[in-house]
Amino acid sequence: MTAPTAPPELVQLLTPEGERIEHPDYDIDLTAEEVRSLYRDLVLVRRVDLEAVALQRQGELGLWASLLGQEAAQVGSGRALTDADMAFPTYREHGVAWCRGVDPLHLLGLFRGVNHGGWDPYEHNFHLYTIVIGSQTLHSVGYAMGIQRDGAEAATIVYFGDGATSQGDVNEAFIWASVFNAPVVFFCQNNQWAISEPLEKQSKIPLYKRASGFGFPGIRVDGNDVFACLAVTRAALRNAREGQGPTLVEAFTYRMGAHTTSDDPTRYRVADELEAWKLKDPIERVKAYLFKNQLADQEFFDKIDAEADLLGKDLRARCLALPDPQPGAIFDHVYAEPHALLAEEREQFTTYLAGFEGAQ
Ligand SMILES: Cc1ncc(C[n+]2csc(CCOP(=O)(O)OP(=O)(O)O)c2C)c(N)n1
Ligand SMILES: [Mg+2]
Repeated sequence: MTAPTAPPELVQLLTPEGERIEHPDYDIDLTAEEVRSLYRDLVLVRRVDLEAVALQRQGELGLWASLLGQEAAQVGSGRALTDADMAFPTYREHGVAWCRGVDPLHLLGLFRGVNHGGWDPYEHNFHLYTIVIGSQTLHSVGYAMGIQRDGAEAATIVYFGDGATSQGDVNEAFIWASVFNAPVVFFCQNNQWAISEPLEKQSKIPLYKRASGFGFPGIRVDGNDVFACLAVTRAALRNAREGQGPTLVEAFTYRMGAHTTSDDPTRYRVADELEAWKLKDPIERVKAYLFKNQLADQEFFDKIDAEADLLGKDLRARCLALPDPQPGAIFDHVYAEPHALLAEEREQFTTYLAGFEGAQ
């Protein structure tokens, strides 16, 4: 029996119903163990996210940007990276952070306001979160040009949203990457919304088609299909490492939650849209695939759910136990080398603090 073919314009290897389909250019051969492991990632990442939303609602975090619905785009692309590759995230890439081995506690610390950046970018080759829309695309191209000159067998991947594609920085990054053939993968998670602005306010053409105007390939992948995201990103990274330059990957997905916990999407989008995307849930389709092909039984799914609950519980406890930073810590990582002006400012600030009653 021949497998049904993928719809045009969208690389899909696993349908929402959990059927494997063929693609002429992008295929992937995953063992049962690998599929189970991807499923575990998806579930655990969603659990981290849900716990963080709950913590914010209870006043324990200042803000949270949920990844709900975007788990496959993040886990698929995150698992495509090698240790030597460098990832540049926005503020929503909790799933990529997970794949890189960053302790989710660091993410919570940032949104709790008790650390001033989060983590050491070189420890897991996962750069700091960037709130300034699109600026990380330039950082990533610069970094890619650096490793290109070092002759490293590595690439960078940079994450950004559909809204960010309207930003000047992103378009400048495309040009630099193109003309210098930089080893970078532009990974755009098109979640259909930029806060309250819909996709049609960003582009009249599909986003992946923008790449051709800059002189490099663009491809649209089903962002709710973890197999396809893995296959497409793996190929794009390999091309970059082999000197074939950048690729724009548009992961077509949906932001199931609010933009951040400060946002109320019921003010600007209809419930039907959300209901339609629920049917394309990235986790359910892998579960259906595992079940149908008898690659996992109920005991496996129960075990993962129990692990997720434990993870959530542990994360919550560690989040609540995070110490407040010393006020002077804000000066710690401003410059890599000692800096006279900063030292003077630190001194002034310390004296100022010491003037308060009960100050240590
Ligand atoms: C330079 C800049 N302009 C505006 C903002 C405010 N802002 C924060 S998130 C956002 C929308 C981003 O949408 P998108 O790129 O689609 O990413 P998503 O949040 O959907 O993941 C905007 C405009 C900002 N942070 N930086
Ligand atoms: Mg968006």
